[in-house]
Amino acid sequence: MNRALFLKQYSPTWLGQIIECHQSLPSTNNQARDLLDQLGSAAHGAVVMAEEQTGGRGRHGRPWHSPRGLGLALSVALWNDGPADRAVCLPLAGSLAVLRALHHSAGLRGRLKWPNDVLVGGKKVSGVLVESRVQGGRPSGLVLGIGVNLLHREEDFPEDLRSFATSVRLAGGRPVTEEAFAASLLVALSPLIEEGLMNPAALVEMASGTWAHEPGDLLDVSSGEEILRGAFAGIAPDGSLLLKVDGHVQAVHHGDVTRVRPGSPRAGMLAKEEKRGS
Ligand code: BT5
Repeated sequence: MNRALFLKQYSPTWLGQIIECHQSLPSTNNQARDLLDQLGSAAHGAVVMAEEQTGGRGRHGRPWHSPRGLGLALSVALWNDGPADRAVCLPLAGSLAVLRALHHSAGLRGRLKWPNDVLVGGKKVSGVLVESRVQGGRPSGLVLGIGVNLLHREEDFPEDLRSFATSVRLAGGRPVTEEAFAASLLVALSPLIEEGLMNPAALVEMASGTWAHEPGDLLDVSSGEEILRGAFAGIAPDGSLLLKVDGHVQAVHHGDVTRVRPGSPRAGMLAKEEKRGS
């Protein structure tokens, strides 16, 4: 990541008052959290990027694969001394910003997979991880981490990811540098965070029509040991997944969609539509 090149394409606002570009870090989320530890509220809007992460992680400690020079690993530090539930909008702000940046900088149309994945052609191109920082028992900061695969060829992914991971290059997007993608991402992210912190439901509204799931699709949602099966019935204003199980709609707040069976003929069309981009 060339800092000067990046700054030619991005004019910092509140987002990016501090910008750190590292060659290698264990995790950009750790570095953003350290900035909150050191600087407190002055770290609000700090952006940390790395060419490589040696211990990149997803939710529940799962690994995030970030080899050098192939993708974007970016974290934003946010000061938050308000209610902890302000964090609920952030994963969606992150994934919506990725959708916009994919479209703007690479000409790709992505879809959101609940809760926080971005898919292109039905495969995962990006993941979002939001972590809260708690000090003295009180929430005092949030870190929004975003990983995006840009230049990976199939052989660049570990074997176990190849069947469901993709990159901008593999999906046939316009070639895009890390710097250009990061700039496009931050331009999209800034208003989404501002809007989302005030009115999370507005982001859910903006995201409607971008979900990979169609009403009626049959989903398996795993949460710990439990698997819940039901038909996709939408996303609630608080961002939770609505699932129709035995005739009743339930809100699911945490979990992973592990299996999707199309409930409508249109669902089969989505993968083709995404691949074409727009
Ligand atoms: C995520 O978790 O998808 C969140 C990923 C967030 C990564 C960013 S990079 C910047 C910041 N710093 C960090 O340390 N993290 C954040 P989750 O939904 O739990 O998905 C994790 C799963 O995605 C793994 O178990 C793999 O199956 C898969 N995976 C790992 N690396 C991948 C990659 N590069 N592309 C696609 N899938 C991947």
